[in-house]
Amino acid sequence: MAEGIDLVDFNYPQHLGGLKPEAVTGALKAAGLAAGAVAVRFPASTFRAGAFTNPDPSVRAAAVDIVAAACGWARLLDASAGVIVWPQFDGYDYHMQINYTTTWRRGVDAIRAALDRDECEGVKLSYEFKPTDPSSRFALVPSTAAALTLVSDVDRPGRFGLTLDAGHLVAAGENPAQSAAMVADAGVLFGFHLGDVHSKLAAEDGLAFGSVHAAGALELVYWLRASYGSAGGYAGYAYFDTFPEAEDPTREAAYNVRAFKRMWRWAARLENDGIRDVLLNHDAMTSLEMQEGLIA
Ligand SMILES: [Mn+2]
Repeated sequence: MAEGIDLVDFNYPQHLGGLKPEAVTGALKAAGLAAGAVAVRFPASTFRAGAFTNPDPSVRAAAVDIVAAACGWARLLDASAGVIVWPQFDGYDYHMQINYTTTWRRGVDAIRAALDRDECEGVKLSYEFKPTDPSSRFALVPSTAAALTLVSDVDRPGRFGLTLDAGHLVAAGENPAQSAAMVADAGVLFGFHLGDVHSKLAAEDGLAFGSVHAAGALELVYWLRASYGSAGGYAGYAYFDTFPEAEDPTREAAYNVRAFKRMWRWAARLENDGIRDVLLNHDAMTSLEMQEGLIA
């Protein structure tokens, strides 16, 4: 068991389909863990041409059924962050392939249908956009701004929000700290997937937190900390969406925890040292000098 890990997220249906709830709750208890979220992964066998936005209404209904079943598991496991949907197949690959506005409305309607299901009553649902993926070169929701528009269009305050992923934000050409600040300020930051990335094609995911972009990671933690406890702001659990493909996963998880705690301490120090006023003045050199000895 990695030091400092208290919560675990499950993919649905991949990790949970066919299991008995008591088997999962028993395994969690034995490991001293609780459930964070249930993350929907639409199976390619059914949803390769789209889930919420599939042209076939029966497939869209099946996508809603999957989310409803994930909500059922989130309730059974008492998953504090509810259900997170990464809409892997809701996008397109070619020019002149889809009608953007019709497809958008289909997506909004399907998300509302999921939220209206009995299984999802009282369960928070968040949308984790990813701008590009081999399975949809263009996502229907390719940016934080578009994701905020989606939340506004779905219009279910407190029920539907966003989970941001640091790797996806870098892939979108965004600064994760800025995206986090804006979504928290809108009151819809339901979760954040921490990790790091190299900014090159096909390498957009899953490295250890703070391992590539240390300054960006510190700024991200600063803004998560600033929104901590505010309505709809950062809820205070750090989830690491990283992929220790060749590394010892226990050591990698413990490293992530230490990196996050270190950044949190540094963010607190910057706050105490008056970084808030420096930001108001857009004073780059003073900010850099305050960070000397921390990340640089
Ligand atoms: Mn993620």
